[in-house]
Amino acid sequence: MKFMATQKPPAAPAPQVQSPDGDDGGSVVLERRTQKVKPPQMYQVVMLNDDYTPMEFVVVVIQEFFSKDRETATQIMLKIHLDGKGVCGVYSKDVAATKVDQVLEAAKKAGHPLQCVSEPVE
Ligand code: TYC
Repeated sequence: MKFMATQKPPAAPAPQVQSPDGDDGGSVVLERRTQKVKPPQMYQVVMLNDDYTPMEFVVVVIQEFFSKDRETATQIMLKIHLDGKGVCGVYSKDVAATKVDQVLEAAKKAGHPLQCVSEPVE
């Protein structure tokens, strides 16, 4: 046997907007709240200098994985070469970790000791 609904379900009560101070809605109260959402922690991918990885390889890696043009990549590589390390880019945590993996994988495949790490900004 089949059953059919003969009555409509009871209507949901009309939403009531009531302010805590009993205001009848004729005025608008804006409360100042401390901000709850912070921007996500960002991570910089830092490449380290070594004595063996060819400059050209580093430039190509920076171009390829950090989307830099050749001139910018060359400047970053030279900074790393002179200072011992340099920032190649700043990303969310997951993206930064992926960039590190990509660089280490490419370096390993090419037989170079190039190292890079990600670290929280500030
Ligand atoms: N110091 C290396 C050389 O003289 C070049 C180099 C630059 C290596 C940057 C690593 O992250 C690096 N061949």
